[in-house]
Amino acid sequence: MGLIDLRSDTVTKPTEEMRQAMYKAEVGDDVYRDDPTVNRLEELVAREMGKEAALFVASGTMANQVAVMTHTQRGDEIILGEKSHIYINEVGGIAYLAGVQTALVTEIDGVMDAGAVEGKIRSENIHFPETSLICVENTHNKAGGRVIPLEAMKSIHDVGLRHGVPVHLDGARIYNAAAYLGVEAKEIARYCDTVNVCLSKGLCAPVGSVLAGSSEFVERARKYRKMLGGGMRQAGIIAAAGIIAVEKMSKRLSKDHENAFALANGLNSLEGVSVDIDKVQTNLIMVDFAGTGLNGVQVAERLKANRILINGSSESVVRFAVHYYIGEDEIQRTIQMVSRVIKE
Ligand code: TLP
Repeated sequence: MGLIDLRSDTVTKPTEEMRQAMYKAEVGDDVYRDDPTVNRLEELVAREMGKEAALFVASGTMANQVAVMTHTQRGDEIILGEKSHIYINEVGGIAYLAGVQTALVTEIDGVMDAGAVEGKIRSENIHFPETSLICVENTHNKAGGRVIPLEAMKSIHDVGLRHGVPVHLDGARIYNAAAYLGVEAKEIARYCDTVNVCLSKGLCAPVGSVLAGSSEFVERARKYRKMLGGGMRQAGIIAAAGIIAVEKMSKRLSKDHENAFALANGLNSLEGVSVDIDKVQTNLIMVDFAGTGLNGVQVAERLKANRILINGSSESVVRFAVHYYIGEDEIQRTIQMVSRVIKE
């Protein structure tokens, strides 16, 4: 029996087609902008997002950090969700690297209320920092892959426009949001100034993210990328997989969403296990084991002994991430195995 890895969609390995493309990729020194494959990927993502330009970076974290560094000055304040990846999961980089402080907004199902965002914008006062950025996350990871509705994206963007504050979108999973909404990704990205698109989550590329925005922004961002040691050389080797991620893998994500829904339903039918089915929209599901008397670590240990991996914590809620390598068989095996281990 093969391993079933539901810890994250980041565990996806490159497809055979990606490996072939990587092998054959035309390359050059990207610091000199000589890598035709990187250039092609950047142009592709810029077009997909409806932006003027884009920059290939090593990771989603690097894309977000470079974005915050480029949008802000040290001592500024940025507005973001209290459960956002940038705030919780990026090692305090915005404080350490960009030197900014945070104004946090509570999200409900991943969505920040535009009025609450507006309320955090600082007025002109000698005592106050400048508000120089608003960050939005779509889909929202900690909210369990929830999609931010277009109207909510627009309302927040309108706040930014009214006050001259740019909006950065952590669109690590923007293609999942687009698949759920049935729109092109640029219909989401139109409500932000800059966007981080991850290639190495559900899209299966081995490495990389792309940060898209205006040409002027990307020029400045390029320098921050270099400062962080992210000026890569023959990066076309990895960008080649990224092109397939965007052109091909982004088109099949609805299948992952269907599978996630089936998994959610199956787990929810088990005694003591509950999933709020109405909240399942994309590939991430939040499963609550409270009724079994087990916490996440205990469930994870028992499943691991049966070759199924999840990331459990001391809490009773565990995230299950569905992706390209989790098909219907893996879903059924997972439901059966969870059913068995919670009774052990
Ligand atoms: N998320 C990872 C972990 O870091 C938690 C995961 O397993 O989901 N934005 C969002 C919304 C993300 O979910 C992630 C990765 C990132 C940014 C950072 O991307 P990487 O891991 O490429 O730096």
